[in-house]
Amino acid sequence: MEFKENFLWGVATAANQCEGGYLEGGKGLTIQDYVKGGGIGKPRMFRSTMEEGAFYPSHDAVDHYHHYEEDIRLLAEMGCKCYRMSISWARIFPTGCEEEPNQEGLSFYKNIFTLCKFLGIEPVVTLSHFEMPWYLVKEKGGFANREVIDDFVRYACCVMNYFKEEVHYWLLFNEINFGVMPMGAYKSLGLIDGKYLGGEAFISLKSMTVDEKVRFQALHHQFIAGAKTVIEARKISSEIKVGCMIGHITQYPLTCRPEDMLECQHKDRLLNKFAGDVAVFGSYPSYMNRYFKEHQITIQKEPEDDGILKAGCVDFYTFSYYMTNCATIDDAAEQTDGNLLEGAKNPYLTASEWGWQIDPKGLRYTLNELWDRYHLPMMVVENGFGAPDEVGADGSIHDDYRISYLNDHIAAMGEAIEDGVDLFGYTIWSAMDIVSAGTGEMKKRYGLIYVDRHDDGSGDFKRIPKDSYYWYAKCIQENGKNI
Ligand code: P53
Repeated sequence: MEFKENFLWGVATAANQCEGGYLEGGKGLTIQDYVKGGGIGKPRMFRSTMEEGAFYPSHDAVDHYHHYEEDIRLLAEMGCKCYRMSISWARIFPTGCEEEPNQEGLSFYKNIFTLCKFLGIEPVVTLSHFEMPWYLVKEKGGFANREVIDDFVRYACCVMNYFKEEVHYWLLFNEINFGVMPMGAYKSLGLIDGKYLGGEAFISLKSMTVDEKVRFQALHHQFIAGAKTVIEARKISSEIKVGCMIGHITQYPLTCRPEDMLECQHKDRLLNKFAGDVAVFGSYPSYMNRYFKEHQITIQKEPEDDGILKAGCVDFYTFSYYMTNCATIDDAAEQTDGNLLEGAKNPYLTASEWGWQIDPKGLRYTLNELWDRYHLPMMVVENGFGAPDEVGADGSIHDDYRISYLNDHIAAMGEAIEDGVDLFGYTIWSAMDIVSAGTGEMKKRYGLIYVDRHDDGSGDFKRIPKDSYYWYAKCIQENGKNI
């Protein structure tokens, strides 16, 4: 395997899943602070008023807010070249509408970036990872409201400016493409169906649907916000590079039946390619016109929008890769039991306990597909294995299943590089165990570092490196040569 000499090996997290300290340092509430934990077959529940005494996973998360120094030192000891993390928008602008930023929030991240720099770790920072200030959701209707573009750009400019010495890699919206699905609407677009804003009953996030027209309009505003951010970034520093971030759920046709091929192409375009095409090419792809027409969707655009999109194309392409799914028109086909994203089961693959199909070769396939389409430098910014780890009697954690998953995916990246793909970095999900985004569980552990924290709120937040931590340290040291 030949990885570039300066390949960015690293790990990833997201603020709402690890920080906790949800009311500390002047932070405002975010949409995630209103969402309860769930599990397999138990959807996460939302209500627009918080229930006294109830458990909300984001409130303490794994207390990275107070453990960041220990956490980042552990990453440095592992040899990490980069650390992908996100800034919580509401730590900087508590309601999203302030004119001036919250200095305590800026100081918190300044400490993190200064420490990273001191330890030789390059920060890769997501501006919005599945959260926005609650005020913007409740009072403005999230990204459905065009005003929120300016709120976001003000926030993005503030942090890109303030951290311009320390941070050169910025990612816009985490898995922006999930906004095309009902399940993605609340997270990054901040869309809550109005009738649930009264605060009376809990509603399952799975059953909360937001009208498709509203979703696509909000997504348009998000595209504009992203493009404006790129335009501003170039004025702030010539050293800044901005990337898009796509949750790539690669689709295979279940059979070679032509109808399945077309279904697969359609799903892939709508779910995986649409948002990336806009970010990379700076215009809407023509295949969306028919979809919009058939679904009676008319995007309200301002006259300047086309120009903004064209001028604000991203510098690099990043994506998360966990699994592949099959597409078919056959309604009777057996489905995967992944509780968020439906897809037909692939008879050649095994799956995690949560129904996510394990497909390392699919990563080589995906990287090649994306390279052929975009010809942009790429980074895999999430890839990892969620499993319920056990701490042994001697205090060690033998997660050979995770090592095997990671090993095979790194090998697949090596193959893709041999195929000619320009891949410059890889960040494993996740650095330490953190709250699962989909289920809100701690039990679905992804970390290379164990955290003593459990779904009933027990645990003392102690950090213990797992076997995979030592394995990855060796992989980084050898620059992936012995995979
Ligand atoms: P969890 C679904 C499918 C693929 C990626 O996910 C996804 C999701 C959302 O659940 O999200 C990304 O924790 C996301 C992270 C998340 C990670 O994948 O549901 O960017 O925030 O934690 C893993 O198992």
